[in-house]
Amino acid sequence: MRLTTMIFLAAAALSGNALAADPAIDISRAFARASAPGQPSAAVYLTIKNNGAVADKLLRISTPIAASAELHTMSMTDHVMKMREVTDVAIAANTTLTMTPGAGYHVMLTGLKQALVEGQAVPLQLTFDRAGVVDVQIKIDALTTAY
Ligand SMILES: [Cu+2]
Repeated sequence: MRLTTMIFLAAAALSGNALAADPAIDISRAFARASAPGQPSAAVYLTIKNNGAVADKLLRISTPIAASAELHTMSMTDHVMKMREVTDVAIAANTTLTMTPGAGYHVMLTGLKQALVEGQAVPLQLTFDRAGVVDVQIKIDALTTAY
């Protein structure tokens, strides 16, 4: 293989990585309440903005501090608040998905491996269909915080 060909291939690989790190997705806010002693799971709330010209999809969520992280939605069924997992949530071009406590979407961490301590930051990794992997830090607020 000639050197010029190799340089071209290296450049192509680099531009591929640049696409994977598409900055179109912006997580402007990530927060959770501190956990109570022995609490096995916790809800995390994110604000996900898609600045891009095309829709994107949230495919996976993970964190080293919990056994699993899932996107949940809450809804009232027969006067009972129920949560269920949602996969492949789409975020349309130029829209923002804002998660807030009490309704709609949240990220559910189950099997917490450590307590969520007020003032700390906890890593969360999101994988999008187009934007690829996006790492954020979850800000831990006081247990009693009212949002
Ligand atoms: Cu949940």
